[in-house]
Amino acid sequence: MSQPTLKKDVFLAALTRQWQHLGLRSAQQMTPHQWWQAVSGALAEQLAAQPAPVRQDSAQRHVNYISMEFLIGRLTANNLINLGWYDTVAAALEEQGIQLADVLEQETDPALGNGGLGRLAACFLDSMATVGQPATGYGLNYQYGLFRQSFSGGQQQEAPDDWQRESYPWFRHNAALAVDVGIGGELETLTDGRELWRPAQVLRGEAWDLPVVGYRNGVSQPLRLWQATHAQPFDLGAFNDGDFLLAEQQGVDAASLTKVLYPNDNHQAGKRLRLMQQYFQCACSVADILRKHHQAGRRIEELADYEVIQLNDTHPTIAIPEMLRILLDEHQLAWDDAWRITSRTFAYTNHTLMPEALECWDEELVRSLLPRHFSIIKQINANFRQRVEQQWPQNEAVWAKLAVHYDKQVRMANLCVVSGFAVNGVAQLHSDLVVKDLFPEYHQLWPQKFHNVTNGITPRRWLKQCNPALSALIDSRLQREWASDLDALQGLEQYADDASFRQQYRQIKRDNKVALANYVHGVMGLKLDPDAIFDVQIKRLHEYKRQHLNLLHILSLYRQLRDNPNLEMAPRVFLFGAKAAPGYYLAKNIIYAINQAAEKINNDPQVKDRLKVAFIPDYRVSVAELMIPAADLSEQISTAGKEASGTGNMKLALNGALTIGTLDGANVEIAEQVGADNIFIFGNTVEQVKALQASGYDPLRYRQQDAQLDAILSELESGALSHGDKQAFEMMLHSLQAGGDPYLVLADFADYCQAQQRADRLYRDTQAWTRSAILNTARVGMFSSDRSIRDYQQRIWQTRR
Ligand code: T68
Repeated sequence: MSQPTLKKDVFLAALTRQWQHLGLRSAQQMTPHQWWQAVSGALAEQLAAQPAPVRQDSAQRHVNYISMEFLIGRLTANNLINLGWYDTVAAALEEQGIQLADVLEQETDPALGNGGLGRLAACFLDSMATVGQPATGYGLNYQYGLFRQSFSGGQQQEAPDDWQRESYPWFRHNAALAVDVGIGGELETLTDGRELWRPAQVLRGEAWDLPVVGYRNGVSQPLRLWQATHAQPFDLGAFNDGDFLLAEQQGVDAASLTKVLYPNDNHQAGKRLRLMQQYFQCACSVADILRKHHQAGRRIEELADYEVIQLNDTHPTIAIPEMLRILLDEHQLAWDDAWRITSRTFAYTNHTLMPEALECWDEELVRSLLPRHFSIIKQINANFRQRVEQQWPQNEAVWAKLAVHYDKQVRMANLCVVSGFAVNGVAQLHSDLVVKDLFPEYHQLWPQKFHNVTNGITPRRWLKQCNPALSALIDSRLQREWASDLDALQGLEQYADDASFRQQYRQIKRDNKVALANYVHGVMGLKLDPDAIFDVQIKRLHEYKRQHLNLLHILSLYRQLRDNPNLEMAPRVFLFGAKAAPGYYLAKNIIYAINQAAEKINNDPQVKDRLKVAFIPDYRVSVAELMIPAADLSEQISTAGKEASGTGNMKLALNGALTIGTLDGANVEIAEQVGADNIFIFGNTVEQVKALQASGYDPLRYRQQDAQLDAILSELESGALSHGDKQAFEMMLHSLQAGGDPYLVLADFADYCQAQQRADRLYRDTQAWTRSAILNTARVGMFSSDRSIRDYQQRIWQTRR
């Protein structure tokens, strides 16, 4: 398959149609935002007009990747790069006096995800299209994506993200694919024992497709996002009765289903509307998968030979009983046949071990919304109980752990493991813990089900697009297509000791830092020194990710500088980007503490600009694209065993930031790849964390034994950083001390500070630092999501026919 073509005059003609459609008389009448709309609309049209690549009937199964989140980020630039059309379009616009880069800045990020899990789904779609894995992404078309964040007096404020206000040109609505979905209602048991479900309400799912474009290979496959509307424009019966206001009201309720993305990461809220979203998405997606299967003239018994359904965490688990329901009730299959087909089709990816994130649904909620599914789940549970009884006779303790339905709860992870053919974790350490700590008995039952697939990131967005200068430098030395073969970066190792290459590499990093500094100045009015260490922590705000450990270290430097104005250290800029879930008060308190410390430090003349702290508001994919190429130091400091993988760690290392991190998630594999000299590892290991907690960890001991730490905590308590308000950081300080410090912040503090000193020393040796940075870029090729996808293909999706 080859790169699709775009001729300049064809593009310009399509562009003309766009502004004519807007009712304008010339292109020059367009506002900057209309330019983006028009360019994207013209490109979407040209992409749709490309001939579909002829696909040999390969032995590959089609992958259906179901995820509640796809954090795709801006599409126009990405599609231009993958299509190979960037230069043609830039030249065409140049003739009109328009800079393509300015046009691309007009796009509002589609923020249809919270963080790593949603962004991973987006990287995987890009890689499946690129490596030629036939796939469809299935998700929801949220009217409001993740909230917009601002700060007021240092406190996080949330505002709705109406990202499609002026319509999104990359969407194609396919009315023929609409699906009707029943919900609620009653179960009636028929005389033959079968159960008949009479839903109370029917919702309509409309299919809104976004194109996912492979890298210069002519592939475009859909990300299909379901949007809820009422089943009919409105209830015709009620309309005729004159009660049309009520009828409209019902319509509004139905449409509210896909109104908003739940803003929690690594936490289950257990809300009814969330379960409705999950079921709605799964019912639409399963119906679509089966529709295509039947249309291709295939038999239902062959489903698993042609299709695999990959569940991105447990959020779409209800697809499993939905599949069984259709096979049993609509296809009238016997249980064993329906079970065989289903359990060969589904695979599950686990993204967390945190107990509060493992989904459990109240049985009453499940029964009231989905009575037939609840009945099917009970059947799965009863059958599985026999299997457990064989293995562990009369062992209630084991059953209490393994049951799918127990104690009036439905446990989604257990349902996935019991019903699917594969389970995988997202980094080697995490996958080992999935087996050892989360599912040891399941592993004993079915060792062959368990896999590791280490996460990855797409090098197209996370190097080629976000760091064009570094990409050009790499091109100049490798003369190989590294963007779809990231292991090729190994070829850069030989330049790590080349003075001129180092010089160019360093200059690019500095230019990227200047660009970020300009952005920060624009949005925050803060001036940053591009020669300072840019120390970056970007990820959701969560206690286990320990942004407050970073803060304690900042405050330690601040104290040292006040005590000794001649302290030898490289100037540092601490940059944060993070949203806290609106109901997560501790996380919001940590944001507040960092912002208050920032205000104090940034305005303290004693510091003489050697320290700056900037919490950049509204962190999102497009801001990540600016921050990552500008980072020197990458903060990956979660408590060991808590971060399943991390993917920001990979993006930062690829762009030449050195990691300061714990042996957690994929940090372990990054350390193996880059080598101990090119990373700053610190802190308690998983085993040490377990031992500390088992022996009755006492954070206060650490405070008593460390004068520096004690002084910092006292300063936070004193109100000196919060205009005299002694309660300002109460929640954070409580958690760190009387609250038991569940994430061992104090236990890791001293070692963290030492690692920071090592980083400082290395940075002051400019040549040695640059060498390490280059080696990071050269050695992290394995973290391409193309490799992850090939691992999924070989270990999980493997060809069946
Ligand atoms: C992240 N999980 C992991 N969850 O925390 C991270 N959760 O270590 C990993 O790298 C990444 O997944 C990809 O595997 C999340 O991002 C969520 O966002 C989430 C959303 C809803 C409910 C629960």
